[in-house]
Formats: sequence, structure tokens, C-alpha cells
Amino acid sequence: MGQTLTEKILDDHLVEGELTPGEEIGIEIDQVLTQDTTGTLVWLQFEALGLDEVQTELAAQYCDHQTYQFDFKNTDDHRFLRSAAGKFGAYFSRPGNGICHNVHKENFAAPGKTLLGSDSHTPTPGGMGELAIGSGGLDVAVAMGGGAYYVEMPEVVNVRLEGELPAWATAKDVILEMLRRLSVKGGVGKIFEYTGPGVETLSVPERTTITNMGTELGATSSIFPTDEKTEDYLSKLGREDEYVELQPDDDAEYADQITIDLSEIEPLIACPSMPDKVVPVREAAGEDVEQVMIGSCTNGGYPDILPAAKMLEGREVDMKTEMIIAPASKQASEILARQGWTAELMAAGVNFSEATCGACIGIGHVPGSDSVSLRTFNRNFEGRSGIEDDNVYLCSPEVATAAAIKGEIVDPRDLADELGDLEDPGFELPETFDGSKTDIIEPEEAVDDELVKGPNIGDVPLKDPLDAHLEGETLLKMEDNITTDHIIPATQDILMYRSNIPKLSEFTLSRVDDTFAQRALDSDGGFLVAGENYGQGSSREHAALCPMYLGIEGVLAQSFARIHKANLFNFGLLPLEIDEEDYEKIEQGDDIEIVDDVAEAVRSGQEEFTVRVNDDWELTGHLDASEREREILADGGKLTHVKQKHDEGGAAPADD
Ligand code: MIC
Ligand code: SF4
Repeated sequence: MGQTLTEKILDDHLVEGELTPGEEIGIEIDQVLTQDTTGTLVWLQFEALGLDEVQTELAAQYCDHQTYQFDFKNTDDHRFLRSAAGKFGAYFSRPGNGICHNVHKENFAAPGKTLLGSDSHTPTPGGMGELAIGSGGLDVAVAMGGGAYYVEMPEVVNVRLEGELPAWATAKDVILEMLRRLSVKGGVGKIFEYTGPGVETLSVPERTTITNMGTELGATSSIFPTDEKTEDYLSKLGREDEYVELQPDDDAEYADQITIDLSEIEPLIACPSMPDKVVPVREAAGEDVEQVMIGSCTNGGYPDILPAAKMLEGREVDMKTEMIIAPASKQASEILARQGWTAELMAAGVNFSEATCGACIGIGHVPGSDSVSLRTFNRNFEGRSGIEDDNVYLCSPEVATAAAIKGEIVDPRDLADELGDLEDPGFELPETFDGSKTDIIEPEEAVDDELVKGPNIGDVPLKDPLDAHLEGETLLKMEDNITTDHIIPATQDILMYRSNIPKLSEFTLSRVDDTFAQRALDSDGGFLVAGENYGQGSSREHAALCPMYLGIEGVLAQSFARIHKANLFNFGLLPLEIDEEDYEKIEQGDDIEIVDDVAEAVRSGQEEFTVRVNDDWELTGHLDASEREREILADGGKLTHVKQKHDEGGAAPADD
């Protein structure tokens, strides 16, 4: 039987297990990436593991989320990250050089390699044939130390692309169509492998828009085969020698198949406040728009901004709308500036930001109260833009620019009819991506050789091994699709404490209930209860670490998002799956007791746990965990587990 492209790459990197969906596999990681808001913990954990040098082919540290450095704590984090990259042997991308996924794609991503990153949108370079996966920071630290990365072998789903995109339809609309069909839970446990005749009609940056936002489907990753378009893209980056042809076998078998006829795609928009609330733009038309933003790791590259520039040539942004462009990398800014497009856009009324994530997580350009913001980003979770009750829509650069011209949501095809002289700008790559490399410090050029820690950079707290007896109050009951932005928001006031867990913990779940953190501290242990897809969104391990710090013992949820569940194991929190009926019945404030000897049961492979509620009724919690995850959980988390193994003289520190 032939292999899928995913299976081929996994086979090449397999160090443990078999490629059977649902089984845990261990894979060798070639490249790692980390960024400024997850990276501090990565390196603190790398240090705590006693590791002294990066072991992967390549490691890259980016400074991209909080580049405005509103507070010295952000600046100290960046200084620490530069020192860690220097000391341990990673590339360092300076603040303002661009978003990790974009800078990585431009400089390092390569077909056939594996990439692990402490950011959920790490799958972006899947668009150029790299198998890239997002994870918590501790998994990145271990992989960077030479340890394998363990993940449940996903089902490989074939997304067959046919036809060609019509005028005004874009790659963003393709992934919005996937979200419309499958929802934000539709990709859990899956890798989407794109094939079919439609693939060759899309350039690499279009493909990476699709693979980037595959994360919003909950997918483990997304990948495209490589072809002339990949080779052309790499050669425009001056990296043609890294091209490798990669295709699935003709007789590859997929778990499922989805067909998308590109010629039927039309401009789409995700309505507030979930990326899967997708409708045709025409259904949302007429809504006044106060803010338009082009940027983010999804649609912030040069070829994403160019259409806006062409559409605005000789036109102006509507008087009641503000339009901001935040390029995804300095390379995009530099090329646009050299070609004169920056000046054109400025003359049309556009403001430019430095290359940063910024507004995507509510840092800068927070929308006004009771207003509509149209963004080319990938997430519009409620409150993420920096204001509760926000109205953020997600769309393509073309739809965003059409709204900026008209001052309201409009399908660009209708705007073109109305204006008479507005043409579809198409999707065009430059002759070469000839940005300068000044902002990347290579390991050999390292500025520092010792770690530089400011006063806000603390240690990573550890948890005791799992107790035999677990009981406590249901401290919070939550609904479906709780995001990591609910658990630990990433807005400026909170983000600056990412390296200071005691302080950061004060904000835990504040977006759901601002009394939670104090109540958790006051009670002696406790549990969280949630509906489906708990912990979707970001890879931030703080969403497990902070509840752990507050004394939370476990989470009872109908289902978990992949990265968050791994983070719960990594920090020693028990994730139990419960059924809908029990979820409905259990109330906040109920007392919970796990009847079994928990530590023993976890270690012995027990799957069903009896949970006694209010000493009155019982429910069954299901623990879906590999033997390795059970050991980690019982030892009180991965850091303790790995160190313990090392102290026992067993495996190498990174090799759990
Ligand atoms: C996000 O888009 O939510 C983030 C901010 O990039 C996160 C990482 C983080 O929380 O630092 C992600 O996607 O993993
Ligand atoms: Fe940055 Fe937003 Fe992309 Fe996350 S989703 S990496 S915050 S641009």
C-alpha cells in the first residue's frame, strides 16, 4: 500500500511506535522555533533540565508578539531570549523583524523536515512541504535538547483541490470554507493533506495561508506536496538548493477525503466571535466598519499587502474608517518601501505598524467600543482584540480593503461593479524576496554567552507527584470551546508576566470569572469542569501551569484541544473526559472526590475513574493517555519526570 506525504515524512523521522492513527508515536525533530511570549519558559525549562546546547539541526528564537515593549518586563524578556539563544546556540530574530512563522518560512523552513514550535500556528510552513507541529514550550525544550516529540498519530485526511479560484476569491476563502464545513473542532486528531489539480494553481504564500489557519480547525498539522511553485518560491528566497520534490504515492490511502472545487469559492467572512462562523461576504454586507487591519501570520506577507496597495491606488480610505497595515515581517515592509508601495498606501490614508503580532492579541489598535473591525487575522475569539464584546470579522486582504474603501462590509465583486474601474488585483510574488538579514543573529555571531535575567524572570514552579487521594470543589464550570485566551489572556496588562508565574496566575480564567484565582488559592485544591474542546487556540503552556500553581488538580471536560491536553499532562493535571449528561448534571460548587487510588490507577493504565459528586452520585471519567503520559502525570509533570529519570542515571536528560 502506498503512503501519504505525511506518512513518508513521519516514517523518515520515526523513533518510536507505529503509524497507526490514535497510537502514540515518537518523532525526531529537525528544527524548532519559539517566540517571545512562550520562549522565556522554553529556555528556563531547558536550563532547569540541565541542558547546555541545542541539539536539533536548527533552533530559532523570534521576538514578535510584544515588540512595542510597553514595559521594561517585555524588554527584559527580549534581552533574556537573546542571551539564551546566544548561550545555547539558537538563531535570534530581533524584536520587530517579524512574526515567527513568516520569518521562519522565509529563512529556514524546508521541505521534508520536521519542525516543532511553541506556537499553535507552527504548521504554517506545511505550505512548502515541511511537517510542522505546534506544542507547549516544555515539549520544545525537550526536543531542542535532542529528545523525541511524542504525539498521537493523527488520521491523514485528503483535501482534494479541483479547479481554479475565480476573480476576487483567495486562499483565505479556501480555509474559511474548510472552517464553514468542519468547525473549530473538525480537525482534532487530523492532519489535512492537500492534493489534486488545484494545488498547482496556488503559490506557496497562498498555500501557507491555508496551512496556517488549519490550526483553527484544531488540526495537528496541514501539508501540501512540493512542486515547481515550491521550487520557484525557494529560489526567490535564494534557497533553491533546499528544494526536494515530495508527493504522496498514487495509491496512498487516506482516512477520509474532502473535495473543494476552487472555482466555486466566493469571498467569505468569519463573523464575531469564532473563526468558524463563516458566511458569504454578501450576507454580512452593509455593516459600518470603523477599523480595517491587514497583517498577522495568516495574511501579512508582501503578496498579501500588495493587493491592498493596488486596490487603493488613486483611491482613499473612507473618512469614518481607519486602516492599519502590520506587515508580518520586516522583509515585507522593506520590499514594499523599496518599490514605492508604502508611500502610495500612506497617501491613501493607511497607517503602518512595525512587523509584529500586536493587535492580533489586543496589543495596540484595540477597536473602539461597539464598533466593527475587519481583520485578515486567523482568530476572533471574544475579547481577544483587547475589548470585551468586540465585533471582529476575519477575511481576506481584498475584502478588508474593499471595506476600507466603502466604509462598510461589501463583497469586492459588488464594489467593483459599483466603482466600474476596480480590478481584481490578483496574487503576485516579487521577482525576489530580497530583504536584508540584519535582524537575524546567527549562533556564531552571538552577542551574549551568559543568561541575562531581569527582576521579573522567575523560576518554573514544580508540582508534587500525584496523590493517591484527590478531592476538591468544582471551582468553575465552563461551556464549550473555552479558549486559552479565556484561561490566560494575552493582552498587554497580562502578557508582561509570562515569565513570572505567581503574578500571571492572578489572571487565570479572569475572562470567565474574575473571582476564580482568589477562590482557587483560598481552597485546598479543586477541579475545573468544561464542555467540548476545552483549551482550544494557543499553545501557551501557562494555561496549564497557572491553574496548577493555583492548586487545581484536574479538569473534567467533554473533550480537550490537543496541545492543551498535552500541556495538562506536562504540568501534572489530570484531564478526565466526561459525557454530556454528567456535564449537564454537575454544578459549580459541587464537591468532587476521585474514588480510586489515583496515583496507582494512573500508573497502572486504568482508563475509567469513578468520580463521586457531593457524596451523593457518581460519574465515570475517562483517562485517554499513553503509558508515557501516565508516567509524566504521576510524577507531577514532565520537568520532574525527566529530571528524575536523569538522576536515576537512566536516559539522557532530554530523552524521556
Ligand atoms: C496566539 O495566536 O494565540 C499566540 C499568542 O500566538 C499563541 C502563543 C502564545 O500564547 O504566546 C499561540 O497561538 O500559540
Ligand atoms: Fe501572532 Fe496572531 Fe499569528 Fe498568534 S495568530 S502568531 S498572535 S499573528
